[in-house]
Amino acid sequence: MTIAVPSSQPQGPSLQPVGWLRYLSFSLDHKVIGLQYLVAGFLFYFVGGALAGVIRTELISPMADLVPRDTYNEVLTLHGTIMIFLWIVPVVNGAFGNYLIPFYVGARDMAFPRLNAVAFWLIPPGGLLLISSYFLTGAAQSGWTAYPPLSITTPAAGQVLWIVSVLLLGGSSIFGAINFIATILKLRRPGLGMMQLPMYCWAMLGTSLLVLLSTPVLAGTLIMLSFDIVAHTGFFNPGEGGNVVVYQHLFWFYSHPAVYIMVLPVFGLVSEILPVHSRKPLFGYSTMVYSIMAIVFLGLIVWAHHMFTSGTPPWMRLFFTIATAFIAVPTGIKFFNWLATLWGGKIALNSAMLFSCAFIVHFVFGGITGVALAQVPFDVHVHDTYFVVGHFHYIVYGGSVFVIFSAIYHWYPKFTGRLLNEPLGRLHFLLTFLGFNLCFAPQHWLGLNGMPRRVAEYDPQFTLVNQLSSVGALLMALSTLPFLWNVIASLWQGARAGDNPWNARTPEWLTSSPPPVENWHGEAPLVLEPYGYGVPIDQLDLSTASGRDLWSGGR
Ligand code: HEM
Ligand SMILES: [Cu+2]
Repeated sequence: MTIAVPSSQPQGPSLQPVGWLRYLSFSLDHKVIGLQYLVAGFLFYFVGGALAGVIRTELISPMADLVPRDTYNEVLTLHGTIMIFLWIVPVVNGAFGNYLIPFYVGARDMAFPRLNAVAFWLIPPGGLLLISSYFLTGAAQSGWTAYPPLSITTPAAGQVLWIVSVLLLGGSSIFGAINFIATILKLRRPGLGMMQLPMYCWAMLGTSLLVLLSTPVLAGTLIMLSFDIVAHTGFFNPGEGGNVVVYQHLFWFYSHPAVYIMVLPVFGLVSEILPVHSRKPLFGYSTMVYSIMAIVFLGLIVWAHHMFTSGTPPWMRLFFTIATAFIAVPTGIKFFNWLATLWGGKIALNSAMLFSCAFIVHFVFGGITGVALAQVPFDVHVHDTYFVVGHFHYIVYGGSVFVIFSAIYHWYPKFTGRLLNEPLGRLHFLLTFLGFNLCFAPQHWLGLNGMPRRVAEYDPQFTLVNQLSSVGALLMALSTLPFLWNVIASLWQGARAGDNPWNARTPEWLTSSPPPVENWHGEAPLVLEPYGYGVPIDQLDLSTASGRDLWSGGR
């Protein structure tokens, strides 16, 4: 007697919801989780943007005449906290990390899918708690840095809710980092070496190390701060014998690395986007990897450059200035690598490229003002002025947010199977580019001339320049309209993209668009040269190649 064995086990009904409902579910699919992070991040971005609108409207005139001063402080605190913890960190790490990394390592999902879903689902409660604190008790008023004694002396309820919500978001970030490290190190497809991974994997490996080393320090610090507020312990309260400068050290031990948690992943995304649209291999792959790791190390030992006016002793100022200046070296290497990738390439100047190229320009400018700020005599002059606001917005907006937009133009066809509309994309770019520079470039001048940050009122001599800055903010707000219209309408009306509209080589493009559950119908492809565009340098005929051929990888 023979028994017929079915060639494949019939699949029982999946417990996971299908259709659009899965985006509201505890889905374990890394692609669903990635898009959950992306959409949730954008919703919070619009709240944070509306708050920025309140700030810039208040600052049109020198008097505090739009909202009461306390409300201004709440708005400022919510704006900063939302933009950092609910928009940039979750999107550049959670959204793109979850969507791309399993593809890049040739895996069907992340190493710990349930932990992954938990990490995402900590975000909505954290965010809603933060925002609702404004309506429930009044929001925190001490800025995103929550420095004591201010955070101990402003109304306690809002500050405690702020701490709880940042703890939830920090927990989410730590769970995500554990997952990224495990996936990159342990789930790589057999035969795929570390030095063959797309650069975004290295960027996320470095970022996740920073998250694991520094976020727990923030969590511990905020728990101590909450004890000071609720139980009147005296860790940071000078009235109880505590020390406020200790708080600053602990806070910046997390928060300088935090700037790299917001920008290293972006370095990775740009390194994926530039080669595809300039049809060139990524220049200097291994120097890029070493630079990322150098930035991780240096990023951990420069925190006190935020504290030059807090009574730091001279030796400490010297050490932190020098260490900070060193960061310019690996950062410069990456900058020249991107330029060399573009050099001599067949550049398609589409919306994705426009946003990425603008990132390079803004990032250099923000990096230069950063090195300037690390010089004590200069920093003492502009600390806590609008110069600092200008500096970090060039990095976080001109850098990170521009690359988020670039990445959406690049990967939207992968997410949806449709292309975004190019003319609308260029209009979006133009408005954002003009609005952003008009909003933030003048702030350097304001700071150099002494306008303090975080205050609703200012000297009337600064009125005109503040008004210019507010017009820039208005342009930025308008620029989201063509973007939103494009993203929503293209879901139905966008031209069909096909599976690989950019003829890209990285593995996420070597499957259908959008990809199936578990990423590939058959076996995962083994991509050893994710940037294999043009003629590989070792196949060039050296007797006939020009210097330019060698320089441009033979294109
Ligand atoms: C890589 C991305 C970067 C990001 C996301 C970033 C972000 C920030 C932020 C958010 C602040 C303000 C902190 C606050 O609220 O007080 C800041 C201040 C500062 N940044 Fe950066 N930054 C970056 C790069 C750099 C670089 C490359 C340097 C130096 C080489 C630098 C040096 C400084 C200094 C010295 C301050 C303190 C200014 C002061 O408060 O007096 N930054 N940065
Ligand atoms: Cu810093």
